[in-house]
Amino acid sequence: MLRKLFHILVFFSLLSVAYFVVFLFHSRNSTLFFFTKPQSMENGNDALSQWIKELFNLTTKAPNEGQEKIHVPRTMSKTLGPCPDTLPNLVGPLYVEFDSTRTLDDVRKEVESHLQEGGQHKPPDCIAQQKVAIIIPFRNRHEHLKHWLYYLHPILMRQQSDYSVYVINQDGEGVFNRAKLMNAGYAEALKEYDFECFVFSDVDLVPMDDRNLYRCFDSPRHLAVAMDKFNFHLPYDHYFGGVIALSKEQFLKINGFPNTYWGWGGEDDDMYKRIILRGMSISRPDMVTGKYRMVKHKRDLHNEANPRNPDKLHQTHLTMNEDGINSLKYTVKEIVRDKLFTYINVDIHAPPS
Ligand code: UD2
Ligand code: MN
Repeated sequence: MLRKLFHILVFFSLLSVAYFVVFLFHSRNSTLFFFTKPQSMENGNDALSQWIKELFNLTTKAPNEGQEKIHVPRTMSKTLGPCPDTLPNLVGPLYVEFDSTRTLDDVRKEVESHLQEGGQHKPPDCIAQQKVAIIIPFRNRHEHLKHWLYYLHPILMRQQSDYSVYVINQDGEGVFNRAKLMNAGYAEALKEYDFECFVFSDVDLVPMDDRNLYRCFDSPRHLAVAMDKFNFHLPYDHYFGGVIALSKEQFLKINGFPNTYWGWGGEDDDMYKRIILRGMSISRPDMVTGKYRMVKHKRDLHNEANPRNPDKLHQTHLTMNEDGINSLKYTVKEIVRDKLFTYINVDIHAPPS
């Protein structure tokens, strides 16, 4: 009798095991199923067998491999704080030379992993103190641009700013107008992002010290104070050329750059006058921090010195309210996003040269 009972028990046990196995393979969607179905199960048999392995802890991974999955990276686990006043990555004086041949691809290889499309960068582990647009007036200076990008991207990254580089190309062969291109760059950049600070830089100027900060100060900033071409001196006291930085507020206070300085010269002095006329002064780095190298070049075609420009300077106080960002007219012909910069080709309605 006991033997018979034992056989019945064995029979029913085997039956329930068989039932369980059938249930396991065919009732994956059953709501009665008492395990929560993992996401990975959606992908068919491989996922199913993987899931069964996981269920029974039959792992095929190396002992530490699984732990990485639950490890939250440091930058994700904390909220970012503001970048410090004392920048930790600055190196000070830099060796700058323009003899090496550089291709855009070389430069891209060096820095692109740190950049967003369009030549943008943000510090990865802190919130930048300022959002800075770098505006470069441009036409036919590709060699210079490569040097500029090669040196400036790493410097700007070490300066921990949230920045974008805009190359504003003057379309056509008309007379060049550096200042009007700057205005167009300002207006275009603001369409894209809430920039607070604008650095306006010639394409051929590279700082020799990364402590020369590409950001804005309480007063409009003149950065290129000690250029090799002027024997590392200011050419005159109120010189304001090369590289300058103005906050949006400072820029609007002076109505931006003049639009009417066609050809070479004068527009930088007009900017200086606008600043003084609006009751501001300029700030500068010291003569060591403010050292620059300029790529040697001849005067470009269609950018001859304009003999009318110096006279215009006597009128700045009369013209600055009507001639500036408030009277700017131009047409965007093309926007190209390179990894290293945003290129904006603009028709600034230049007179023929
Ligand atoms: C000086 C000033 C500059 C400006 C200019 C007068 C220095 C270092 N810079 O520059 O700030 O006041 O005089 O207008 O003293 N550009 C082109 N393509 C051209 C022409 C000009 O891209 O065909 C751009 C480029 O960014 C260049 C800038 O305009 O760096 C200024 O022109 P420049 O370099 O010929 O004039 P430069 O060195 O005398
Ligand atoms: Mn130059």
